[in-house]
Amino acid sequence: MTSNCRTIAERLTAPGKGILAADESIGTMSSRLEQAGVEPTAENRRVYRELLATAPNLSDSVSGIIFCDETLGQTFSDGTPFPQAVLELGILPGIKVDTGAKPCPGLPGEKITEGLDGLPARLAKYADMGAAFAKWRAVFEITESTPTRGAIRANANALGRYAAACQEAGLVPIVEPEVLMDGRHNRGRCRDVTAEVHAAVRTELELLNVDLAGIVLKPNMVLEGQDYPDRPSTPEEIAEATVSVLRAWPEELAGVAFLSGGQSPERATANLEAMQKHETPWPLTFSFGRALVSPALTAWHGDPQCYADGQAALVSRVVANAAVARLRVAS
Ligand code: 5MM
Repeated sequence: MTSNCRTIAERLTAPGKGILAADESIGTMSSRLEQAGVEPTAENRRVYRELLATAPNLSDSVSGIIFCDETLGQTFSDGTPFPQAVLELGILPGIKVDTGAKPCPGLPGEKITEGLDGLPARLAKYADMGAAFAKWRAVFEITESTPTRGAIRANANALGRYAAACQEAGLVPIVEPEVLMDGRHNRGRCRDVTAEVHAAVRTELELLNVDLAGIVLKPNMVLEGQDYPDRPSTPEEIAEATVSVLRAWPEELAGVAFLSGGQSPERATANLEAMQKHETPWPLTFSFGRALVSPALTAWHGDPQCYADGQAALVSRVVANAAVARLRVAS
């Protein structure tokens, strides 16, 4: 199982390729469709995901697509189930297996990501359906008093248990500890919190015997909060701060694929480009959601006549990010 995970993790972070996060839960996807003027039906969610997956030459820049449970069980318009259809396009299908970040008992205002109950059985089912990898996201909000040690430890433990279960099922776990951009904090505070969260996650992965060569880390970039009142960080400052935090990860880690976290598509790409100037033992690439799909959703907005425009908007973002991911300097 573990050697299979290593091979898949290497494919996911292959030079010049990244991951498309199209795993919005039904609620999130529905509200994004509504904002774009599209009726939030299961069929429209399916059409939109098929539009993304069949964008021309997507597999040149995208190694894997993360779906949610609903999409994994749907079919392309020709009747082929999503996992098989995507595999035939040369892209690995992945599945979001957490069931969301919920209020954490004992820690008012903080969240714990749920989904561990029954997870091995669900992973076996997803593997049977054709999924090659999985994703679990923990969220941490920076305020004057959060994240607390309790929330960090609880979420890190859940990420470790999820990752161990994935590897036992032969699925590569994408491990996503996200320090949110919400707030007025500066870059230094984001760096300190991100470093503390990563340290806790590393501890749990180690205690649960997770093979780091068979996981992909999906972290936030280290930058100021979106309501920070001063000058925004430059790409070089963000890259320096982010890579300095990542250096605590061992060389055997298969790769790092960043989330975009609400940054504009252009800013996320510029920051990823600046990262590549740093020598690292692991590839640095993208696993963006909004920074890839927002322009596509806007361009399509449910109009069948704009289907190709939506695909072109996605391709433009994935090509730009794949081009910068290819600039990597390996150490
Ligand atoms: C695509 O959105 C993912 C699922 O979100 P919900 O479960 O809240 O609907 C999300 O986990 C996403 O994969 C990551 O946040 C990365 O996306 P961004 O937009 O931050 O790159």
